[in-house]
Amino acid sequence: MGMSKKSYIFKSIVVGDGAVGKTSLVMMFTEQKFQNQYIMTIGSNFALKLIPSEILSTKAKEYPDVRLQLWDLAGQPHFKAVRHPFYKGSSGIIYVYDVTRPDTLEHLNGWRDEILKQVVPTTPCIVLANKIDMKNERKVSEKEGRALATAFGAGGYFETSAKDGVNVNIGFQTLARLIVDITPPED
Ligand code: G3D
Ligand code: MG
Repeated sequence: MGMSKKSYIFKSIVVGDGAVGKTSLVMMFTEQKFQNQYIMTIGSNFALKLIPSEILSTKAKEYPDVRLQLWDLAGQPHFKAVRHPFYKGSSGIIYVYDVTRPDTLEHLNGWRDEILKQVVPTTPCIVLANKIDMKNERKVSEKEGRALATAFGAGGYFETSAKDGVNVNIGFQTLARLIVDITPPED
């Protein structure tokens, strides 16, 4: 039997307030499209995306292929009991806020506190400052966003537009790389 390339699936959760663009970001990353109308459901959206090793490392041959299994909460369930199973087993966290609504950045602290009761604090995370296409309505500066990312120990801060597809791929790919880099090799 020849050597087969290692392959991993990592659960990653996309969190943040309602309407910051979580579903739109996942949709743009996994299907390269932006839709204005979503059906709001209770539960969680689920998407799977292959990230080939070529994208993760110049040493592609030694690198596994990675699938990011992206979960985002659909609707905003009021009961924590619903959200806890959603967090469990996460290898990565994507914090999203909307640059036109400062409260969505503030609230990420609460999301983080809640998540850290379920996942280890060293779990790789990134911060996405979304809706940067809305230039005239922007209220949160890059400086404020970066300060939050630093406070969270995030492995990346990206200013994104799910609408225009700006910085979406690089954000998710960076998270995948962060996860792989701390995953011990197995044989
Ligand atoms: P959520 O999953 O975090 O709740 P959604 O957020 O992805 O459902 O997006 C909420 C609304 O914001 C949607 O508009 C969506 O089209 C819009 N949106 C998401 N990302 C962006 C972006 O980068 N730029 C702009 N301009 N809008 C964005 P509707 O009108 O359907 O409520
Ligand atoms: Mg959604």
